[in-house]
Amino acid sequence: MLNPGWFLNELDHHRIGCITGVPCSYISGLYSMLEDGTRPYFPATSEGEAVAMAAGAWLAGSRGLVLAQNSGLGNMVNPLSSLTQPFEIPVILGVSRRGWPAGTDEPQHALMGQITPDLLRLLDIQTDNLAADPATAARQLAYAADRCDERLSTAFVLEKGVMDNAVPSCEVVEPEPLPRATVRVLRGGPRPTRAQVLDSWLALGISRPTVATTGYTSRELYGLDDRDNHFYLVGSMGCASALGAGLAITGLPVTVLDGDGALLMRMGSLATLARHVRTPFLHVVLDNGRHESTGGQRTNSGGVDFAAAALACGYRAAWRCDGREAVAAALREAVAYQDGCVLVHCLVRPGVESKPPRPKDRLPDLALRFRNHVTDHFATRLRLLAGRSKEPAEGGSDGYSIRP
Ligand SMILES: Cc1ncc(C[n+]2csc(CCOP(=O)(O)OP(=O)(O)O)c2C)c(N)n1
Repeated sequence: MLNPGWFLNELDHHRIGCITGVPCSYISGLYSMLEDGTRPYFPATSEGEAVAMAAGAWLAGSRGLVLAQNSGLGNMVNPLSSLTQPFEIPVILGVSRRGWPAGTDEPQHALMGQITPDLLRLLDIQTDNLAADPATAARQLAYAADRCDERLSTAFVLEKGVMDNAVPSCEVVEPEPLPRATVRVLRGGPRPTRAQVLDSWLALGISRPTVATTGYTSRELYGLDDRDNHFYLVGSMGCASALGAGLAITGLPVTVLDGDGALLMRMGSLATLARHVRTPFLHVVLDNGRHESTGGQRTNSGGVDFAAAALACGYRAAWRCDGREAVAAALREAVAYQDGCVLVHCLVRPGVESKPPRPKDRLPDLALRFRNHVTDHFATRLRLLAGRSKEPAEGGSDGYSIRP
């Protein structure tokens, strides 16, 4: 049986800069130790979101570990198949195996218990049981860490009893509630197209890491200006903000260009971001009320107040804008915030004049280009954070500061 404290020390040793996931009772002792706040542990709202966060951490030059129950494996299939695999972004997974051995657990775990290792292998992930003896487990973890350098993901199946759960639970310190801001409503000018909002963002000339959501937003941003600090999330709809969170918890300022359909798909990420992100994080929602990229079908966004939802989840500030000038003004105001998430909800005219281009480069090359850019350009900040205290350090080479 592995001691969770020993396990966490091994993770430190292998420079795991982002531990995330959703709990399972099979590893409750490990989760208890993580709650003490000394490790880079960032609880996720869903397992898929956790995969995207771990991917973001790798893109920022770190390594990410996702701990989850196998019930959550279905939730991870989308980012594992359309983000980490095609972009060759390595993640390490620790997936418990409820429902195994067959017939020993509750019925809702039976099927997933049976197929867990096969499902992981079908997803093209090398999979092994984590050994219960420390010497073998240490070798396995070292191997998984080395595989990250080769851009290969590794999964460990965590069977019942592999980890000691007899750990005293630590006191969970609830964060102080932040004062709630009110939504700033701005109007001015004709309702913009999505491309015009993207133009307004580019016109600010801020070269921070920028993640564009699935579909036409990525394609239009690419068509307008293809830059090293852009990450085009061509798959994994709904995961743009979680990927941005993975970058931000590693110390980077981030902008996420999201869609209304995409944000609705993983709306829980608003709470995750508000809880964990302390760097400047601008979340722009381009709300055309449509799934434009698949033919313009209506989304469920009519009447959804994304700005109020963001504030209710703990964002620092939020704007709702109708009109091109209004969007430009809100973006200017929003980038002045230095300490956490702000959201700009832009009402956007549906329709596209012509089909935007698709990124021409191979996806693994785009991921590496982005990673090289952020690790070079923000090296001071990332160095400050290496070795790891959970809170971002003050200062940086890139012209902004962060609250300690
Ligand atoms: C999980 C998942 N479901 C569905 C799709 C197909 N799909 C790709 S883009 C898109 C529409 C996205 O809508 P929205 O975020 O509102 O952006 P818009 O297309 O309007 O710019 C859909 C449904 C997908 N890629 N992934």
